[in-house]
Amino acid sequence: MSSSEDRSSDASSHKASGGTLGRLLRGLSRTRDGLVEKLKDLVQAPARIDTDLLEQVEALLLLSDVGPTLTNEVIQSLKQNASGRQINSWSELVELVRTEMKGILSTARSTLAIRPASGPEVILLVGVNGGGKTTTAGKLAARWAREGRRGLLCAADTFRAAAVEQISIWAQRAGVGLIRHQGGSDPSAVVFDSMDAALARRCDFLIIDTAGRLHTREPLMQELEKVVRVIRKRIPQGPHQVLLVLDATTGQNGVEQARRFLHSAGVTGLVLTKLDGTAKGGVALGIAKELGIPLRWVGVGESVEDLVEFDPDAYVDGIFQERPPA
Ligand SMILES: Nc1nc2c(ncn2[C@@H]2O[C@H](COP(=O)(O)OP(=O)(O)OP(=O)(O)O)[C@@H](O)[C@H]2O)c(=O)[nH]1
Ligand SMILES: [Mg+2]
Repeated sequence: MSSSEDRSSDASSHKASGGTLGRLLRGLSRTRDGLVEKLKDLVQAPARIDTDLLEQVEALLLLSDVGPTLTNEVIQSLKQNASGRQINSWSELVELVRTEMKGILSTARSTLAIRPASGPEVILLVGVNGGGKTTTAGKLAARWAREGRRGLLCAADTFRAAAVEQISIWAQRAGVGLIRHQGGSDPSAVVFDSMDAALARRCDFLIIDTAGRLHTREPLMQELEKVVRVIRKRIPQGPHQVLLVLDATTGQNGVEQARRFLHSAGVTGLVLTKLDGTAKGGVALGIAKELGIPLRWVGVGESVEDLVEFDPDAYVDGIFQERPPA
């Protein structure tokens, strides 16, 4: 076990892991600082919630990268529920927006993945190039192995030789086995073998790392469809989770990406990576809302412990917190 894993013995619960949650919140600090300050400016005296005020709130949310879909829902909901209401200070406005946002986001996590009663839980990681699939595969494997689950990684990115090296380092770090083929082979073949191995070894989970692919490249998307078919030959209910890994700096094209991956691979959840480097988490939340795919995990760094289970309440509180934690 590496020293970075030793440091993360409490990372199974982000609430217990102040350091990791702290990084997530600091990642949001650019959004947060701007937003609360501007909301303060908006309500300097008692005011009434009217169209004019809501339009200004809308503009601020958009400027703060909350994302158009979520912003729109929050504003529509405030129009319905709070129009005409008297507010005495900016903090009442913040409270209203915060409550609406939490209510909206909590509906996006209602489709919790169900673990199979027996046999391995198969998790397929998909996404465009460089989003963080391999890193997330390693972090998830390490986390679940630490929880005492027996697991296996599958190197289904056969496109680049370096990719197999990269995942094998993660497998060692996580202390789980790896199924790999020679570079250049058919990804479906290694997936097929990994399914057999996971069943034979009575694994609790099998995490399949795939090559990055542009969602617009049809043959590559068909390759992914084939991978899913191969999984189902062995386990008809699989893959139990298909996680679309998105870089937090992804722009609005993230929605289109998600739609294509949803179509080809049946995405069940989102992973938002690199939130430690940007404040643009709002796009993923927009996707979660628009396509009904819940955000499951957030990557906040390159180390094994830098993966936080997404909690909508903590996220929204992070956005509206005035000062980063010390
Ligand atoms: N700061 C930061 N870096 C990350 C995070 N997740 C991944 N990375 C880095 O992003 C780069 C790409 O990550 P990979 O895991 O290789 O991405 P990938 O999706 O597997 O890439 P391809 O297989 O080439 O499509 C690496 O340098 C990672 O260390 C994160 O949450 N935060
Ligand atoms: Mg990779």
